[in-house]
Amino acid sequence: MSCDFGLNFSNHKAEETAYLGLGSNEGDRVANIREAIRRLENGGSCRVIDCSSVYETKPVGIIEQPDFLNAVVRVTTSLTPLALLDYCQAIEHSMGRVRTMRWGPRVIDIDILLYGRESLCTERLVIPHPEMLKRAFVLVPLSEIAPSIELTPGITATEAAERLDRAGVRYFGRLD
Ligand code: X6L
Ligand code: MG
Ligand code: MG
Repeated sequence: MSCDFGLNFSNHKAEETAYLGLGSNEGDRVANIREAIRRLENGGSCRVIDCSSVYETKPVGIIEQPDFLNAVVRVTTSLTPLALLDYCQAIEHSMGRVRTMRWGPRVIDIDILLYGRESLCTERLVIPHPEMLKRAFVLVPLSEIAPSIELTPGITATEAAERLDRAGVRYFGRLD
């Protein structure tokens, strides 16, 4: 017997905590990070609970592009992982991101790093973010707001960050 009071839309579920990685290396990078956070909040689908410092980071993947600003936010959301991805991509699009070169410069990038304790592997979305453990530009800000979170069995964000070469990541500042 199921009870349905019309509250469980297919793209909504019980509230979860998710971590999102933000990156920008085009235009006014600080304004872009700020605006992405504002849009995450104002869309009504997410609450931004905490925000890391902003780090200026050397580009990886394609190294011949401007330095990035990166940050990580903790959000709570009732969106499913795929609905959250749609929401993040809609914000990227609304801020003028054009998908030209893979791994190339972008106004704003919003990646889902973690979604509760869930793992998910679909064509569009893999959670936890598969490359996260290798990327200091993700783990340094993540470990600031979630130092003890377990990324792989027995390994916290702080420990994972300390294992990486962090030379390309330097503190830039705080938002607000
Ligand atoms: C070999 C081949 C080694 C590819 C690394 C790493 C590709 C990271 C893509 C890779 C490889 C990426 C950011 C960035 C990008 C960012 C900084 C990506 C996607 N996004 N560099 N590069 N910050 N610092 O947000 O992460 S492109
Ligand atoms: Mg990314
Ligand atoms: Mg992305």
